[in-house]
Amino acid sequence: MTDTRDLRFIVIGAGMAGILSAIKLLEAGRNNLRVYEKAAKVGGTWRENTYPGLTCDVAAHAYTYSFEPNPEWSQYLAPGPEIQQYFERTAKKYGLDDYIRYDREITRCEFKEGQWKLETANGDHDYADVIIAATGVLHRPRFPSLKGLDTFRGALFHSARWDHEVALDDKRIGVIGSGSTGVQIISALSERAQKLTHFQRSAQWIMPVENPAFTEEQKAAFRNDPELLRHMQNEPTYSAAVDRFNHAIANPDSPEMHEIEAWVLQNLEDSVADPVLKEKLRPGYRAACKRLIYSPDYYQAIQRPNVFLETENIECIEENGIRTADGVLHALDVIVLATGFHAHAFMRPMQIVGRNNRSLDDTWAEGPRAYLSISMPDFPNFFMLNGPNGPVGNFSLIEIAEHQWHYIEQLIELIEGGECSHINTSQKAQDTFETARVAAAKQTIFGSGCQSWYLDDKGIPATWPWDRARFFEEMEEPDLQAYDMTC
Ligand code: NA7
Repeated sequence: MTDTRDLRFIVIGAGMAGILSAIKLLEAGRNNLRVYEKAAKVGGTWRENTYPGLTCDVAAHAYTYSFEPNPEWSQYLAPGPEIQQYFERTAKKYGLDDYIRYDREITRCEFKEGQWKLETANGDHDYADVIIAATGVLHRPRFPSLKGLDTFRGALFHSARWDHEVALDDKRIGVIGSGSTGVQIISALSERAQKLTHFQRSAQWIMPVENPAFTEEQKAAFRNDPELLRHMQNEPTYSAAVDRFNHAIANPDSPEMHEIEAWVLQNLEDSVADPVLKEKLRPGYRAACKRLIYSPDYYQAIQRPNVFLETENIECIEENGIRTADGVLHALDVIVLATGFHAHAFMRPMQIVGRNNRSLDDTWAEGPRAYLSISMPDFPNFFMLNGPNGPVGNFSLIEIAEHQWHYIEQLIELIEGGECSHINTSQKAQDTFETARVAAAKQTIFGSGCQSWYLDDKGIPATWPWDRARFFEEMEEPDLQAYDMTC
């Protein structure tokens, strides 16, 4: 590293991407570093979500930092608590505790006199030459606007704010929402609840998946054979499936997408016996339009005698339960809101003010956007990981973040090496990119006619619209023509 300037780095957020950034900065000797974390622990979405049945739907060995393989994953798809422990362990191993300020929510970042000035909710002040915003995507719970939400006399909470004091065994439980979260909760509670009702507004396509435990022999082999462990991280069958899936997202009429459609259809046909229930579970849109759900056991769970699928609209919540539009009151002890997240908040509600007093709120008045989801005009030396319109789908966001880091690091080197003191994408580059992105996004499967958290408020998929190979190519090396540099 040609270190000519000692830069101060601030990383915002100590979730998956913040931990990654801090490790990489320290590894390169950039220890003028502070990580601000709004909570008391690392882990991001894996800290926030503790609901029963929480499981990552990406293969455990793929949802792992490339530099920190984990021979101990217990299952093909890792349970949430294990992932949380992995992040805590990794942060500890790389000595991040010395750099993280916990319980410090950044409320304001303002670019003034060539530096970023930061404020926390506690009134602390700090400054940075470079900000890495690793603030995550799925962490601000979305509460439904249902009438009577605050009148319920039993226990009611969002899936990402699970109240572990509430008894579940032999209770009457209602779960609203049938995204990945709702589906996993139904599977987990189906054997515990006296009566479990799944309130489904839209049906979901479900991909079957097996989730075998790794045996002690397998784990010992992973421990003793680093090559084997590395092979697991890039396991060829899994990688090929991810590539096929990505090709299908970008090309809804491809044979790969027809293959996915055939699988999920077959799963429904084979798994659900009752024709009435089968029709209720049949989505009226194409597979993978909403984020595809991988579940080994939802269809079995929903067919248990104590489990009911309710497809009538919810009229309101009352003190004793949920009333549906047909007038029926579903008496309940517990209501779980598995109603998703404000996925387009990104760094907000932080106040971020860039060059020329330009606020992020104004910049994003038409929706969040950024060049390659990393940099924005007027926000010098401000880089995002898993920022707006990046790759999303059924694959590892850790791998995506590592490629983004590789790219960001090259921008940092320019500043450090004295090529410039400030760098951000140009307005022209961002506009050109955004125009092409939107045109392509409309053609993806996500834009094929369904409602999902992938869509922005105009109904356009807020995602990377091309395949992964193109993304990885872009992340290889920044095209400096797309950047404004000042000295
Ligand atoms: P999602 O995938 O956003 O799912 C939210 C679910 O909640 C979805 O089924 C919604 O129905 C339903 N919902 C939302 N508001 C209401 C109201 N008012 N009434 C009834 N139903 C409602 O969130 P998840 O937490 O499951 O998953 C988020 C991501 O986390 C997931 O994709 C993985 O990446 C991990 P809708 O389909 O809109 O009709």
